[in-house]
Amino acid sequence: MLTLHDPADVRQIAATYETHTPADVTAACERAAGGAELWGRTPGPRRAAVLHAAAALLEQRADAIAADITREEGKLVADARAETLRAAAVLRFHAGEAERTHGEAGDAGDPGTLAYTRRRPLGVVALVTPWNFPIAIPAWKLAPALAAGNAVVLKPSTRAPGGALALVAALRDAGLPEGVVEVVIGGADVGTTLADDARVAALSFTGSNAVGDAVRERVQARGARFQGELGGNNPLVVLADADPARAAAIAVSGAFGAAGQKCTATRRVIVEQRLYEPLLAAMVAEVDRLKTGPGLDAASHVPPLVDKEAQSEVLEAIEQALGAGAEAVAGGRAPDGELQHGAFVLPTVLAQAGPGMTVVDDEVFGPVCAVLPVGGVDEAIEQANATPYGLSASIVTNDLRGAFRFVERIDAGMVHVNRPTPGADPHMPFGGVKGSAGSGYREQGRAALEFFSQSQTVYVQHDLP
Ligand code: UN1
Repeated sequence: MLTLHDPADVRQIAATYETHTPADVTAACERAAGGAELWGRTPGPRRAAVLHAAAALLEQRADAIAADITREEGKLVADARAETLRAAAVLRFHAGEAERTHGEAGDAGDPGTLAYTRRRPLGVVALVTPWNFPIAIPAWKLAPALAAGNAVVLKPSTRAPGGALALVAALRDAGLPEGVVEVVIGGADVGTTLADDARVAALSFTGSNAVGDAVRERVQARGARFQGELGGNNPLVVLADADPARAAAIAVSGAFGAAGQKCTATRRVIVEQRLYEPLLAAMVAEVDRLKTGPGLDAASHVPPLVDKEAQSEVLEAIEQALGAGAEAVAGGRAPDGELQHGAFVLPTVLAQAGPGMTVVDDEVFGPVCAVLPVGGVDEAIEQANATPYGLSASIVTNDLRGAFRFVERIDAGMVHVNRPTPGADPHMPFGGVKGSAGSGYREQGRAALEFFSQSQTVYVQHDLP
């Protein structure tokens, strides 16, 4: 039995769940193998109808699902609602893809012969999803997996499985046949049993580099496909021509939205020296307006972290930076008073930050933003690229030459100009480079189908020469 506490007040129990054993995982894979036979033969347009119907159910149920997500994971209820609608939009996009099962067709080299391509499902695929987007990330893996005709065994994070269960309930209520989606809840033994099951042809993972690397090794060792969306340490570069107030608003929303618990959150602000002081002042003014509080309180801007363990890790990283010479110009600690019972950390801006600090070199998953001065655009790009990661990156400037120099040279799978580092449209590809990429496969957009299907080329001799 899994018992989850409300991150806004850990004295309260938010939810309890039955957990699964390795034997349950094996049984789930067995049922999914049966589901894959049936769903793989179901025509794309019929698969699409189920995805559309599930999207409509999520839209109807958005308020209730959002409240449950907030109680369990902590995020602002408005964000939880937007995330639920985003999951619906993702289902609709991939429903469209299932309606367009187009390939290529043309003359083969031999006379009287037609050649065409089609995409075939892989069979059973496994999805391992994190807690920070508890419904959107399961949706953006499930939707293309199902659109392509696979059966799925989904393992949501034990820190917040509720969103994934709500998504699967909507799919089942929309008419998804038995065995096409199985959910398993559990820890490492459940994960390794799933990764090792010979029926699992592919595994898509979003989460930390440490776990992702271990899962990739197991899955690839037996020749199955692996897709990974791993960590990030996303830079926002601010050039000297930028308006400090506008740049600060972009930085603060990117760094502290969802309390910084997005793999795409802004972790480092790299600013041209001339704008360093004005930008810091503008960021502090912007942070002053943010209210830290429970996600269910409509007045809150910065919700708690997912649990007390996450809070301790983030506070430890802040202490390490302060010990190494950083200065907290905003936040730097947990709040006092009633909020002490929750997993809160005040939005923290660290000046005088530099290499050797965990917040600069690695991924610290919380509301902490390091600000680093640089001499110019080339030094900014060098600093921005100086981590093992390469997920998202952004630049704030109206200088076209500087902006394009950045786009050309930044090691990032997603680049924003005059926008915060987070955010991803369902119809565009999502993924990183370097240590952020678990594989070359992209998620979202049309690209998502490549991971979940394989191309078959068919030659038909229909006439004798
Ligand atoms: C976003 O930027 O809105 O785990 C999505 C994560 C990412 C999703 C970010 N895979 O935070």
